[in-house]
Amino acid sequence: MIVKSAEFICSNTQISKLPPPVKPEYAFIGRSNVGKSSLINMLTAKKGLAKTSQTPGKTQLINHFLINDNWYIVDLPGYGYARASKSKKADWDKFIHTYLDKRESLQCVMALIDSRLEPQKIDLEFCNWLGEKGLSFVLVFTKADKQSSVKTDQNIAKFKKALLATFDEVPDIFVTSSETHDGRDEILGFIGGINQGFVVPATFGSPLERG
Ligand SMILES: Nc1nc2c(ncn2[C@@H]2O[C@H](COP(=O)(O)OP(=O)(O)O)[C@@H](O)[C@H]2O)c(=O)[nH]1
Ligand SMILES: [Mg+2]
Repeated sequence: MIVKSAEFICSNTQISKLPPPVKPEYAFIGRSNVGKSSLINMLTAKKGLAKTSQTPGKTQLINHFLINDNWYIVDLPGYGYARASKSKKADWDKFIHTYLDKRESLQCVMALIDSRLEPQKIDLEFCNWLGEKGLSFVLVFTKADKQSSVKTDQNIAKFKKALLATFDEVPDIFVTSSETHDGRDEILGFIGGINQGFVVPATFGSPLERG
């Protein structure tokens, strides 16, 4: 897929104000500092699209970016910010879980994992929650340029093994770097493939499309 255009559409604190679910969308999520903004900028080839390294733990927003006028990247607030209060964490859970669970046009959750780290409890818990909800997701390992590919492979193997404690099979895996652009073609190709099969949810299509 060639990215011809990428534009910021809206930031939301309320699920009720999201754009109508008439285009396929992909939610990018992971721990604060995992490299989510950098990855979104790398995929869209727009440096300032998603802001990198903002102070974490600030306002929790769901950001929609429209790509090629036909699909959305959704930038979700990072989880696991150590200094967030308990009530803030609970708010995050509720907000994000409601979005992920209810969004009709959500095609796949892109779960970002820092490739430098051994499996983290919070990432595994999030994957398990996605599995329990029956949401389709893939693993996107970030920052692969930061260590040898041997080390990256070791961490991925450990993560897979940890997931197999609760899953029958592991989801698709992408290895990425926003520095070298590794993984870009693979992720865009994956998304392009799903987009081709997207059907507008019946209640939102035009009368003609509804038949
Ligand atoms: N070397 C390297 N650094 C990265 C990569 N992705 C993100 N970073 C750095 O990691 C930090 C956090 O990245 P950011 O995209 O803001 O993470 P976010 O909090 O998940 O949105 C920044 O200093 C980035 O420059 C990567 O693929 N390679
Ligand atoms: Mg960010």
